[in-house]
Amino acid sequence: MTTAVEKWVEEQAALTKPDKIYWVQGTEDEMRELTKIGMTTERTGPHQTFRELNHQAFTNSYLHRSHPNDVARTEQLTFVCTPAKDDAGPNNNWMEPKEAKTMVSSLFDGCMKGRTLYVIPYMMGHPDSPYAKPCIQITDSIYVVVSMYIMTRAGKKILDRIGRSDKFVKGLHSIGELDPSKRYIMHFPQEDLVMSIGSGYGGNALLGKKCFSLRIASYQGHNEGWLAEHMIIMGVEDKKTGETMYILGSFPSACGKTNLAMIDPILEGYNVTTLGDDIAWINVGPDGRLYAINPENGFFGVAPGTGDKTNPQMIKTLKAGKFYPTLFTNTGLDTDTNSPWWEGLTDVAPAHLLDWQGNPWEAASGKVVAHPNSRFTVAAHNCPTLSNEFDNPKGVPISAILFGGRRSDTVPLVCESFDWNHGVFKASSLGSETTTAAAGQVGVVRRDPMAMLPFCGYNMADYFRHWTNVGGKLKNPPKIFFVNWFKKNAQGKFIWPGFRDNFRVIKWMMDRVKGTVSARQTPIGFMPNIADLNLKGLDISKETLDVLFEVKNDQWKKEIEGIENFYGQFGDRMPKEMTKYLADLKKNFS
Ligand code: OXD
Ligand code: MN
Repeated sequence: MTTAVEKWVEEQAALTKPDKIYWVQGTEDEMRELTKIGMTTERTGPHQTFRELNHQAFTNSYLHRSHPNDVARTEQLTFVCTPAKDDAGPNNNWMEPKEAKTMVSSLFDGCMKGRTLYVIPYMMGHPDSPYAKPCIQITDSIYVVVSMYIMTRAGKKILDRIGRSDKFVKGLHSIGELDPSKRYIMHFPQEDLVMSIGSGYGGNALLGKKCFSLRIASYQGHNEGWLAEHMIIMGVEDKKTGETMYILGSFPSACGKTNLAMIDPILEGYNVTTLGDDIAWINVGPDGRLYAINPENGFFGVAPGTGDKTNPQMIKTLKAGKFYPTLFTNTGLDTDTNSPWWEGLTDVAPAHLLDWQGNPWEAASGKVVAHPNSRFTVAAHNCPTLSNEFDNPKGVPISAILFGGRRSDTVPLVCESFDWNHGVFKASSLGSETTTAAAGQVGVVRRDPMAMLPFCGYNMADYFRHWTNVGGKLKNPPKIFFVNWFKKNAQGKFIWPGFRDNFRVIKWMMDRVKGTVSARQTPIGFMPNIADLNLKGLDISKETLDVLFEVKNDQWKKEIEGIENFYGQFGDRMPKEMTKYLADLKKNFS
């Protein structure tokens, strides 16, 4: 008898009409074979799928160049399709599910003629975890197959585990014609279904990532009492006591999450271990504490700016090639060494480079070598700082959550919320300057609550209420902190050194969690007494510190206006606690 998986695959094949159907087994030999096919055959578009790189420099690595119009997530073409528009909320593009399906089905009709349909059974979360979820992705892109193999736990064993069950998340993907006018990333949260066509870019095409592990999973979490969040998970071990404190960190795309997850602490006596660099699934454990797992199995990170100074652990990770292949997408190529190159990998650019589109690069052109959103895809197990708890099915207990954004002004270096709900309010009103991870204007402040604006699969007003509900179930809620590494002076220069020095702020947060230091109460939350920050060895003036911690009336009045406008879209659906916090804040700055 046909299983539910086979039936679904048959239906998608009838629609997309591939020449062949291939079921991914998930073995290393198979991936070698697929990468080889990717090196010799041309895909739709101007380039081959893979170019083999120098394995002495970057073991088992390959370069992929995408279509030049397909380099970032396309939020304007991303939809949440719930029967009622209000359930998707003003934070999502919406289409009625039947209409959406009819529309994309016409694009999927026959789109795999002449191609192979790959079926990828995969699991988000460790297969032994009670929090993990089985999924099936269909795709016609070898690049996507190999990427999914790196980023998730994929293969035949997951198919065996699903067995005859119909409980699996379905993802139908085709690169289609790579035509932006025929590109749609459609989510059907009620059906655990994603249909994505017209893009091969990670955030649009690796359906286990943003599409499932954030958009669909946040919706599941709302129904089932857990949280799917855009967060890193890190452990900080105190070498003296041997104790590890686990911390979650939420930042919008391309704000340094991956660097923070692998930070080499500037202060002696601490060791940082990495559990996740992008997504955390967070459940209330039997002891009333929050426990987090990383549903992914790899890192899909921004290459430019990653170097021995900013993130030496990631450079080691990228060179390791011990587990799975490593992919570089839209970086430059050093033709003398056949190695990938991007701005920030080394201080001086190599003599002979091709840019991200494969054209010879001239320094005088003023053009970039690597696309600003060029990426690496690498297995987490290659990371030297990977935590021993990475595969722990129960996850790790969380003591602190930090939220950040990219703000030139207004927001101080660090601030702690008064309590859980105040933290939810502050996180719900966070603003950040936009980056190149999404197509569109860069550097404008947009409200990006919990860094989830592009990823929350339902109405964000309900999402804020869900956060307060989860808080209500906790016996020992984590402390919540807000950081801004990106403050600038009047000359437009960053005034906080960032990177390894960010650990000074983390150390203060840990002291607050342990209750060993007090703090100043201000209208926006608790702020550090400067004497409690360990600034040993840092050359920083009193004036700079004053600017880092200033809370300016005129700036906050503007900030409050921005929050009011954002909240306004949600009308009466906004939880009353949130609007009350906003009214109180306004009073304080009037
Ligand atoms: C990512 C993103 O790729 O946030 O992680 O865009
Ligand atoms: Mn992300």
